[in-house]
Amino acid sequence: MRTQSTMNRDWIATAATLNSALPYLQRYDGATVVIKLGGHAMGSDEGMESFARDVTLMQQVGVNPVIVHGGGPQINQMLDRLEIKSEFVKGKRVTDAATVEVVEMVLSGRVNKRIVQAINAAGGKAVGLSGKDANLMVCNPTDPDLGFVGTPAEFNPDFLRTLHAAEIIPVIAPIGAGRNGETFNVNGDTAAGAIAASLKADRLLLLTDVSGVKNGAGEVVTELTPQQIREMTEDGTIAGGMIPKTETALDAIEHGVRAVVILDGRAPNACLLELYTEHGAGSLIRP
Ligand code: X2W
Repeated sequence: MRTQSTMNRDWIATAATLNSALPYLQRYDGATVVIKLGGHAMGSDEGMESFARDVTLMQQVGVNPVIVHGGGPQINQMLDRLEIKSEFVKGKRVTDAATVEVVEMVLSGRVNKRIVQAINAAGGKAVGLSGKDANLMVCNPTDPDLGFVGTPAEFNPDFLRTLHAAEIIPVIAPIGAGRNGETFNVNGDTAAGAIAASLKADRLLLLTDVSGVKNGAGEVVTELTPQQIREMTEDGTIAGGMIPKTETALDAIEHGVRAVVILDGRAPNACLLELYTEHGAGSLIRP
């Protein structure tokens, strides 16, 4: 027989947590939140399961989530197996015809379906897509030297809104359709920023494997303006792999995304911490 003494402190804390989340649940009711899940942030099965539950919960409480994923490390593994050499120039993979075939197979296949399956197992309704589906992301070539790397140019946000109206969570691989039948490889951050801009999203969450934008003393800065980002880039405080992320953030904000958060996707319940607590997570960038 269960008695009231089994209601220990944990349950009381859980109820208090839900109670304190009310203003945030109200704030994000009906909001469009684009979440970029990087290849480095999708490690363990437990992490994926937890991410999927967070996304399903967000949808349950009125958010319209859109997932855009990466998969750089997963592409590298497959290229290694096939003994295809690959190099990056300024953060973008030089992509010849053989490489783009592998990129599409890995991103639209294994990586995309793993996320879709995890969300569906958590009770959500996820559908896997790439930029080719419903012309979600039509691209122009970025630079002839990079081969089949694309720059997103045209979008179909109405199709994503139709999915949201049906309570379906889109999970999008960063593959673009070319105007002449080509397949384009798009950097995952670039794809997420461009899709968020096409939706004029309320939030773009860039889930990665660092805890945020750091200042000169190595501390994560919790709030930044685009101007501060520009200054920190100029004086070299923001460098290396963070540059493509902050550039994506600035571009997204310039094109109508209300705020961008750069956060560690491996931290437990990172998305919920960011949206539904006073604490937040990572670095919030907004005008
Ligand atoms: C990326 C696409 C995947 C990606 C690539 O080929 O690796 C380009 O570089 P992460 O996990 O987000 O880094 N595309 C053009 O961006 O994955």
